[in-house]
Amino acid sequence: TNKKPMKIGITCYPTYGGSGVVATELGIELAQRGHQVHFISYSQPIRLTEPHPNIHFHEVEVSRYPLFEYPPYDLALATRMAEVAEIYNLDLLHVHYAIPHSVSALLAREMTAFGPGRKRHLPFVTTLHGTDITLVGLDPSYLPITRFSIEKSDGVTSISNYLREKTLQAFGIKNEIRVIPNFVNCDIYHRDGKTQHYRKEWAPNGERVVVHLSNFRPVKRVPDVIEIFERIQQRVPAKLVMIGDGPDRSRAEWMVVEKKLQDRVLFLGKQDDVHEKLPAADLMLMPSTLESFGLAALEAMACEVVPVATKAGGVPEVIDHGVDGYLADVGDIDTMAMYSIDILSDDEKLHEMAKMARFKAQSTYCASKIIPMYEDFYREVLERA
Ligand code: GMT
Repeated sequence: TNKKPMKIGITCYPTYGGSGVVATELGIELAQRGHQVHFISYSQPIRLTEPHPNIHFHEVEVSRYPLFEYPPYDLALATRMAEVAEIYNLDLLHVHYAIPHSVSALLAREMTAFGPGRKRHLPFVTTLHGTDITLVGLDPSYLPITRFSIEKSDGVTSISNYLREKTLQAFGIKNEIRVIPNFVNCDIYHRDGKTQHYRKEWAPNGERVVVHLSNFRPVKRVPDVIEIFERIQQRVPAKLVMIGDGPDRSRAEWMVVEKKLQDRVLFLGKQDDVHEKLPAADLMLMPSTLESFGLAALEAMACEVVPVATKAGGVPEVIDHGVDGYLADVGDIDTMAMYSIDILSDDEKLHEMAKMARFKAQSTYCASKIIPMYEDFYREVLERA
């Protein structure tokens, strides 16, 4: 097969959230493998911190005329996509999250195909991440256009088998959906002595460290995290480190005050260097109502942090119950507390499971295994187009 480097345009939500993280890390990995990567979005993706000669960022400016009650971002994005594709001679676009990115890509493809003097076809790949299908896509006002843009995509991938099934079921889509799971760079996400000063800072008396990492949306069930932790610290000396921010943060902070746990719980807010902080924890709580994948748990596992999560959506594809983490029903805080107490009070078992978690991340979800799947998929799409 033809292995020449490709020129790829990537669009994602640049803010905090799994889909943006995956898109950014994918771009970085592709750039390191010699491809030219062009991010096209309204701001620089948050995990894009280091400059790289193969990575370019194109900001989408949305004009705000008084007439526009709703500034048309989708159109500005489509225009920028088409421009960047033409100027930099892109081979394809890869959009993360169907709404509205897939629709903009569809417009950009049409524009570049039919513009004056242009015949070149600009295929696009859509990657489904979860809430674009399970929540937003099912909103009656968005469903038809989401389905349309998925069907018109030149290639569709989803980040778990669960999400693939869900999409086929909910949308009745006929196209092939290729499962390319999320990944973690195991060289960056790993436990070494260097980041253990965080542990000393958070747990100066040798307490166990429990971590939660999310965007604090209702789907993450942040109050459950506090409830579970309350039970844990009654049995095991422990600290809880809350990373991230979002709508339910203040509710969680109030719960901590009511339960008089202020000395045991730290709210760090949004953090850039998650890979340096995760390894300083022993256990991660992820009691979400739904996760199509649960990237935070995978990042924790790579850092030898044992996840205690809900058996929701795609999570059982990532965590093997009793082997490299624990799974319980949504809302079953007593069971999640029990598993946590069990593992935190048994040094040997904790160590063994932490190693298994790392092993799973490395053997199944390491970037070096997953990125070639995207490269192969792009080439297939290009050959078909
Ligand atoms: O879960 C969120 O609120 C963020 C959301 C997103 O689209 O950014 O996350 C989804 O995509 C992640 C990356 O592929 C997955 O790891 C999450 O499980 C998925 N969230 C849901 O399905 C609720």
